[in-house]
Amino acid sequence: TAEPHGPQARFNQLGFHPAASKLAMVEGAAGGRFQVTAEDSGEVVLEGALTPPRTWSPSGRDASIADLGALPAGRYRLHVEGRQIGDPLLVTGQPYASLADAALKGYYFNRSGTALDPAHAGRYARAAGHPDTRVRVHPSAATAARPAGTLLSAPGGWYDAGDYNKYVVNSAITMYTLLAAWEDFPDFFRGRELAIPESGNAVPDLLDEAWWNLRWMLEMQDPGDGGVYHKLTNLRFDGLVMPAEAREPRYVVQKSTAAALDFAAVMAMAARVYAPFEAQFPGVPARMRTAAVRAWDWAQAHPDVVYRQPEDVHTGAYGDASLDDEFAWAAAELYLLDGDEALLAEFGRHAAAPDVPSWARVGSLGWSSLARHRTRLPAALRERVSREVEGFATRLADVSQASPWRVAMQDADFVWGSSAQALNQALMLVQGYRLSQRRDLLDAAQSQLDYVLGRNPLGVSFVTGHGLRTPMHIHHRPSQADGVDEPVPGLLSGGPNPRQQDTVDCPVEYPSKLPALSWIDHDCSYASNEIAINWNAPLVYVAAAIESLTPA
Ligand code: 9MR
Repeated sequence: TAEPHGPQARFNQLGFHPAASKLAMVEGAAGGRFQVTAEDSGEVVLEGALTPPRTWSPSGRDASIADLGALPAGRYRLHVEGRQIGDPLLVTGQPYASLADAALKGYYFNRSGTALDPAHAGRYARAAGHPDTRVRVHPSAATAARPAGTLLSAPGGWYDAGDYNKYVVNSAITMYTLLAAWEDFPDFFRGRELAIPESGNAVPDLLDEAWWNLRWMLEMQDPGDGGVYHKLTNLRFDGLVMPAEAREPRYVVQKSTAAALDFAAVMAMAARVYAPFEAQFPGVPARMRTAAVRAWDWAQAHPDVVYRQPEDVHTGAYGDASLDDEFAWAAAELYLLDGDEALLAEFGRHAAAPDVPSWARVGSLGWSSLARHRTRLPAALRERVSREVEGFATRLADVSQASPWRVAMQDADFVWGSSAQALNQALMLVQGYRLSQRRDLLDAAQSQLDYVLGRNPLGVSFVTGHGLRTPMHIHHRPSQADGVDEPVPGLLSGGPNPRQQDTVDCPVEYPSKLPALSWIDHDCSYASNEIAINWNAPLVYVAAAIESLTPA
């Protein structure tokens, strides 16, 4: 297909470590050679051959690869067919450290039930909303001890996404990913200062921020029976207003097995992670441990309570009918808490092979926690966990290697939240790298991050405020209603999604139905341009991973 504007170059807009693998993609070139010049002197510093053009199915277009791996620190320009194309290219130390900070700070900006003050939020300061101290028990959640209409208090936590509701299932994978980032890269996070209210205390900012949501999650457990409410929500989504202007009644809705198991997994993991911080969080690890066990017990007694959206509730469902992966994840985390081998048998009974994690598919969270703590496993299982996790990472790397864009993303990966799909693939590649130290797995993870930060056919870095062309009109109520032109920074746009489930509400036409092109930078496009806590988490993880693991 003819390119109207001649060759285009796409690469990571935040740049590369000197020692990293560095790939640029060129669309619309007939192969041939490329040159790289130093930006200041204009001298050619690198020359090479473009790979022969090949069609990438998700974009339906041809692309060639320019391998820029040899470039040392500096600023460069790329030339193809005698013309300078694309943005300036940056090779520098720590290209993703401030990205990791901003992605984590994004959670502070989404805090529910608190004012954001100018000292920490700058021009995004706002008044408090959604106190959630008088939340009603919805009829779907009624028990004898807590009949419908009972008032309870479950303040704090993070807004899920562009909407103002709070969902246990989606919080769970988010907590896993952030706490895994801490467990895997403590040296990176120990030194980071995010300018959140807790900065400067004796706790790393990551764990302070995570506690904001964990504290809320603890209140989502019914103290009477140990069951966990699926969500805390309005009946309908709030209007496009700031939190303080949103005053619809709030409800806890139906207990579900998925919520109980996800909660059990998160609290077991958090009990482990916060144990060394007992002095700063007195009694908290023990409380988390008890909460985890009680939720697990509830799920044993109620193994198949699938969430069914009540007729009068119209907010996100996060409904999931297949629960083996939730059982497997919870069993893995509880084993790591207790060392009870019966839980390993439960893991074995429920676990399928690793796959790309998502809110509905959490089995790999169990696999990767076991891999991280494999010295605590019996030898045979230790060997199997390593083999499965490295094997899955290898399969992703093989797909990436065979892809014209050198990414593991294929047509079917362009789901609602495809940017996070790319990053969760990277997260699994990093798990494989941690087990094997195989450089090809780290390079493939880098390549996934490159995709999100601009090496994609849209030429967009999908993180607000981080890159040369970034989303300006995300579906995010505070960003839409605050009167500030720039959206809240550090938030990951969901990304291309060819199913376009928002066309009924969004009058703007998508430019294409092709998987990798089906994205609009418009605030009505919740199916392609919303943000969400579960999507930002692998951005935090992968940015920290590449910073930490790339050789100096
Ligand atoms: O991320 C969720 C996606 O996998 C689902 O297909 C979609 C429709 O159910 O919902 C997405 O999650 C949204 C949630 O339901 C409500 N808050 C915003 C979330 C991101 O769009």
